[in-house]
Amino acid sequence: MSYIYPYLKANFPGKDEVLELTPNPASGELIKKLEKDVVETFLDRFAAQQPQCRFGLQGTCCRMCQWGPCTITEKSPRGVCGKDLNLIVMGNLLRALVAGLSAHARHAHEIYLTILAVSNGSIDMNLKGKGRIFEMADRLGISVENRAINSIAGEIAEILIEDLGRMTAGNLRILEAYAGQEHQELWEKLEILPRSSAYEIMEALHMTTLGACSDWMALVMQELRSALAYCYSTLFGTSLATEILYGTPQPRDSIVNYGILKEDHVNILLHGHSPVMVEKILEKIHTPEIQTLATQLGAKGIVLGGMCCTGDELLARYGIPTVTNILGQELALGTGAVDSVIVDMQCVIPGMKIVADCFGTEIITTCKSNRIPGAVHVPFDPEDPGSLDDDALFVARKAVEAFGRRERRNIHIPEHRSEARVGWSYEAIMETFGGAKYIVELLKTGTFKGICTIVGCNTPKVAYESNHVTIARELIAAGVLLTTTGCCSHALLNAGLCALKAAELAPPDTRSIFEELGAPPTLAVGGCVDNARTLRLFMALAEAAEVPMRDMPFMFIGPEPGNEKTIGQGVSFLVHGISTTIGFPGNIPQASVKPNDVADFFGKDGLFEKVGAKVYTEANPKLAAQIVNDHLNMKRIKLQEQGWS
Ligand code: MSK
Repeated sequence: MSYIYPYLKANFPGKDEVLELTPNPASGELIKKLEKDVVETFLDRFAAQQPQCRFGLQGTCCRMCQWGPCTITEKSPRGVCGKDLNLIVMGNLLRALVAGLSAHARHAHEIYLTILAVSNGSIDMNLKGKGRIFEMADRLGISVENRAINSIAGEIAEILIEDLGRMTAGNLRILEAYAGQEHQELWEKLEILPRSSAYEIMEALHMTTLGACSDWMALVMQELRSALAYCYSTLFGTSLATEILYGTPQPRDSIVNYGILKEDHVNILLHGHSPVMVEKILEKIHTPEIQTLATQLGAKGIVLGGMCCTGDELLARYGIPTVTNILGQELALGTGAVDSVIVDMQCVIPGMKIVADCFGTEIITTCKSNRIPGAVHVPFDPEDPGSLDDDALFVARKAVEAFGRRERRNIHIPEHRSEARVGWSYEAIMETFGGAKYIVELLKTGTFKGICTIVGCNTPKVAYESNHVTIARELIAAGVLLTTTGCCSHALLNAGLCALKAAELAPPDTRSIFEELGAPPTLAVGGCVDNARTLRLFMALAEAAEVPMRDMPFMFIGPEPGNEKTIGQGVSFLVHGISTTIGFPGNIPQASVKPNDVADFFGKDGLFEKVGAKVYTEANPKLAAQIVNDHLNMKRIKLQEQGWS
């Protein structure tokens, strides 16, 4: 059964359709199990919400003052204050982007403060990313002569913190250090160079309050400006700074999917986005004290499994197996085999605790802004990290002790497991693929038809993970190299598309390159913030090809947009000239609604004229893959006309 939304040109799937289309058989098994156990999941709540609000779905409802809510209809084309459709839609999009920016900024803040704490000695740890420290120091113009490594790292962190919060005139130092000259000049001309994350969030919220800005195009420009703050202050900054703390991932093999859980082991899931506290907890879990505790309780060992972006980070860095993504978190607990979930920040849905309570799973929260009633709360504060060791040991103990209380009558662990070669940092890709010049050669010869990044969340508006996996399979079959992060990466990992064996799906010449180099066709590069790694790859390839990025056969694909954070990901690539295909219309009226300047601006020539990229929207995954292939072919034909062969 589908829920039909003709005005969106899309149908939303009911539970039976999800069961039919979801590509991971383990998900299907668990959806059925939870239904049999009469445990509510996102699918039941999604059904209960049908039909969803037409105005909310199209972004045509304004709730920014107490005069409303106002909705746009033929009868009432303006809100009470006089706002028209363009102002309302664009204001909603801008607020969503900066809400996502604030989430990434909070994550960034924790990472940067942790480096400061290591630098000033209040956290005792060795910084593992020495190469990254020297690279960043060089790009940021920091002197390294006769200085201790911790002191250099501290100065880098101070600059990153300043970039997060600068309130007086000045540009983002991290942007100046990592963005290409061509782009910096363009953004200066467009007057979209950001001041800092906090400043752009303030400005965006200010511009969208009652009576502040009546020019929707000014809101568009603030969207682009905020996306640059998002991209550099919180993606590049966080990804690079996390490498300062814990090192740069290298390729390694792992096993993923629900089948990594073991009934006779303590099963602990690690969930969220910021790896700081969890790194310490991992240290403790590996101590003899905690391992002995597990055996004393009758467990044969401890299994660790990752979820969402914390899972992605730990998979990339250590090969710790991942289980699932945001919409799988309830399903994972539905196995009845999970003793505890340690969560840090973001994408931890309230529904998870409902399932946890049904199966006796302990939830432990470690971020003071992510509270869950009934959970054990042990917050990490990088400005007061004195108890970090004790707290981490306490959490490790609690997580293991839950094994002793687990309700064991109703366990079902789907057997499905998939191989994966992971750890694709920017450096690892360059090394494995023989450097930028060689990758450009592979693009020129057509061995790779293009490179796309396929990323982002899940949404219940799409049959769970089916868009991710269908689009990825189609593109691999067309000879496209993929990178992936976030919840999409879990879908592709579990579908086996990050395994070396997946090269078999590629055309013969592309397949033999993957086999020769020991790389899968889908490179899992990390969590959401590590989209910076793909962007860095795109920059390096465009530079090696001596072709503007906007002309390269690249694309950003977000097949199942969900979180507000996902908007900034797409716009980050757009401002760099990388067009975007999204798998579901995100709170913006279809272009067929007239007049609809915002949809036309992003989907036709307006944005393209400014930055060389546009947004395509297609809910059907096969058609979306066709759009991507056509886009890449069009870029290739143009390059060939200019002498590429
Ligand atoms: S976890 S932001 S649902 S990718 Fe990063 Fe997944 Fe999206 Fe959260």
